[in-house]
Amino acid sequence: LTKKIVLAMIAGIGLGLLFNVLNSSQILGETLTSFINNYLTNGLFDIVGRIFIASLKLMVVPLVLVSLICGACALSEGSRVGVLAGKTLALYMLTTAVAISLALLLALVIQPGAGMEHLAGNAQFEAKQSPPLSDVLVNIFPTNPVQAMAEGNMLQIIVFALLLGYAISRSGKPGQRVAAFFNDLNDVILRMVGVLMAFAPYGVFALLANKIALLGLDAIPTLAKYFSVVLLALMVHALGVYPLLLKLLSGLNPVQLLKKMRPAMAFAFSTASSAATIPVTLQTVEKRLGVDNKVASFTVPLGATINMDGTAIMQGVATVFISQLYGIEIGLMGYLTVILTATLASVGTAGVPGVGLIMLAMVLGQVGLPVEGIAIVMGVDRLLDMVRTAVNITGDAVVSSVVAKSEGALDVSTFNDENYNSVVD
Ligand code: DAS
Repeated sequence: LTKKIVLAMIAGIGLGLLFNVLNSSQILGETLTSFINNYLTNGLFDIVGRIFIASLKLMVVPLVLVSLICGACALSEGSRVGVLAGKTLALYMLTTAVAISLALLLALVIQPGAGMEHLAGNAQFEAKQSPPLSDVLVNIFPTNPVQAMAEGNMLQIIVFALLLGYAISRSGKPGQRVAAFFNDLNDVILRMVGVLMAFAPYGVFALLANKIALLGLDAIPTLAKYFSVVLLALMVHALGVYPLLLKLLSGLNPVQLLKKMRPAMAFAFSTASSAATIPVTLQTVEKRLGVDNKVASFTVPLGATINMDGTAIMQGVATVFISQLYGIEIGLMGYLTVILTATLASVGTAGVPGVGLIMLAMVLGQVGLPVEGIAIVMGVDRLLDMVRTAVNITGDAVVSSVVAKSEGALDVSTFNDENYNSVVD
């Protein structure tokens, strides 16, 4: 399946670029160009792409709920949950803080905004307000689990599943019967994920052909420096910081992790949604990296919701870029505030759609930079969103592996096994 998906990715990007060029150059003439736009890009590919995303999102809530209930049951005593949550949260915050610091450093050295002051012009942007932190904390506790599932409120689903799993593990015989039911149900749901995965290559191809064909490529030359600094920071973080962290904290081989994570990265890149990619990230982390379900079922959904290192990197570079465009120096204290705000904001705006730009507005507002600057970087944000989402889920896999290893819940032979288990049976 991995080979088919990588092929589908390359074909989708290639065709998308071709359509993009044909569209902007009108080589094929009005009729053929509009046919391609209406019946392919915005027609067939758009429909297949949206069905693909829907099929992934369909599985997220049942999969996260059931696998986390099984995971919470399996955690021998309640205290393990506390330790597990503590380690996971600490590492997610650490990697985000490192990510944004790296981004700020690179942007300050490369100065992507220098000489671009003309862009500051009459940029307009109305930022959506993010919920106050107090609301976010209260909102983590569900008042109605069915409503939490209906809304796909991941943090509330996680809290409910942990509580239910803990209660099951403390309920003797009845609990054992209920645990057995959920374990069986988990197998069935994984089978459902497998069935839907057969559709994935077509979905990835259509999604990418549609997205790349509609990308505003003309915005890239103007923002080439900004665009490349973000990409550089994302690469340094994914290929430098993560391998270092994995090696130092768990002694595991980073190359193995990066190679085995390719299908999940492909899904994250195509969908630009960590949440939609959870079914693939969860399968990959458990079956290929050998992380036990009792850890992965907690760390992966939590990470998809609050751990967004790639997004923090965009925020770091965008902050420096915008401060240079408007000629506003925010100083060392300003940069420290940016690091703190972005690290906390990634938890505070858990799973909110378009979370990258909402968090950026929060960070800019915190250091007195004009939020209008977001209108300038938005032109290249869609493509950057795809890349940074792939980095986001890679960070989830790294932290899941480190935490599992520290809890003795990672099968090292599976992790090092060269012939990869399929992502799904
Ligand atoms: N697309 C978001 C995600 O799903 C990341 C972002 O918006 O920056 O991780």
